[in-house]
Amino acid sequence: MDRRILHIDMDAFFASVEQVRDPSLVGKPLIIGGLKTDTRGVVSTASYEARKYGVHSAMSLAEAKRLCPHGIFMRGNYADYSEASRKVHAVLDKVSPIVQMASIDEAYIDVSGSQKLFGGDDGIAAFIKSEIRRETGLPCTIGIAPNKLIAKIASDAGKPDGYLRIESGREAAFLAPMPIGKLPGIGPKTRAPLEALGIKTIGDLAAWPARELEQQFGPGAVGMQRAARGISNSEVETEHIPKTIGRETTFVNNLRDWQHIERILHYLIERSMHALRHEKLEARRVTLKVRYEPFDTFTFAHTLDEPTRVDTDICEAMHVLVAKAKERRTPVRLIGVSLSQLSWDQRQRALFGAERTEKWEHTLESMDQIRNRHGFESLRSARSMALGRNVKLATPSLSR
Ligand code: TTP
Ligand code: MG
Repeated sequence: MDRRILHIDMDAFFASVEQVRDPSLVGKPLIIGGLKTDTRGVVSTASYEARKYGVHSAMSLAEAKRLCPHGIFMRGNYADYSEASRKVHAVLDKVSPIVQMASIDEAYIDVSGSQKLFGGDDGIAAFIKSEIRRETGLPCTIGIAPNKLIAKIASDAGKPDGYLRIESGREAAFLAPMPIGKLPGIGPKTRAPLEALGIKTIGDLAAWPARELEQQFGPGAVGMQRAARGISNSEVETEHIPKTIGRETTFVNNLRDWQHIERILHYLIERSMHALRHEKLEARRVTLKVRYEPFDTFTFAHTLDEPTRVDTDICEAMHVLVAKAKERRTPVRLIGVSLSQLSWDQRQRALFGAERTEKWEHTLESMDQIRNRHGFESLRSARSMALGRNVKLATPSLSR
């Protein structure tokens, strides 16, 4: 069976979502990332109309305003984009069990086994495009090819609202006329010395004597040339989102001191959130589990307005839950924290949070890095530090 890999990428994703919500924005130069009056910040994306003026993602808002002064500027509604992304994902799940969401608006699907059911590549692409239109009103572009590399380049070449199919054996010919910068992994730093050698197109790179490339670029040149020839073996990696992430612990002696219990809860939250971020997830619901004497287990839960990856958001919610849990004046045997309604942590999250959240996210990222290197105990919050260093809780489930 021939391997067929599909790559899909939504067109001007954030801008298109806004245009579905407010059709008067259709056909207008729309820039998402900040208001005209915002002094700082960058462009998340721009509608294709705004791109004509040279506006693009990651450009400063100031520059975008200069290039496109009559553009419509919006801060964006992250929750809506997440929601649209989930709907797209749900459509893709109907086509094949092997789906890899690569970012908020793009995915790879192994459609090798779906050919008969949908009537080949063309049938699959038509189904996905029309289902996504029906479910979300959004346009997308699809590439289908023998591997992920070619599928991605094909969807890029087919934009916007397009579909491009590359047959097996046509990979190298498809790539050959493109400038080398189109090859993933070839950034400006690699491009300049390649161009200095006279290598301008991907075809040039594919045909260049391998030894010469290796002399210049070291062993990495082999992979680069394989890519230029359209060879790529990486698999579509299906990602599994767990239902919950949590930590719980049973006390050696039953506790009444809620101040102490809260410190332990704080510690359990820190551990759970570290694990959450490690899995590149965010959580929307937090549940406090309490087992009172003799063996009565209760749960208290709260759903946030938006998913989060920040400890303090969960701690605030937990504070309210603890107030409820305290009402029962019985000693406590066990407590636990569990995070649910998990979703993929989208990479541009920081662009949308309030400043406080943004700062916290940067801090947490650095904290996680230190912990990954030196162990979890190397960094703890003041609150849970009141428990002392090297907290030893009785339950092994903690180290899960
Ligand atoms: P992209 O798929 O790179 O861009 P796009 O969907 O807006 O446009 P197209 O695919 O048609 O070229 O990114 C998807 C979304 O991710 C985008 O709509 C906004 C967000 N994003 C940022 O917030 N910052 C960025 O720097 C980039 C590249 C994307
Ligand atoms: Mg896109």
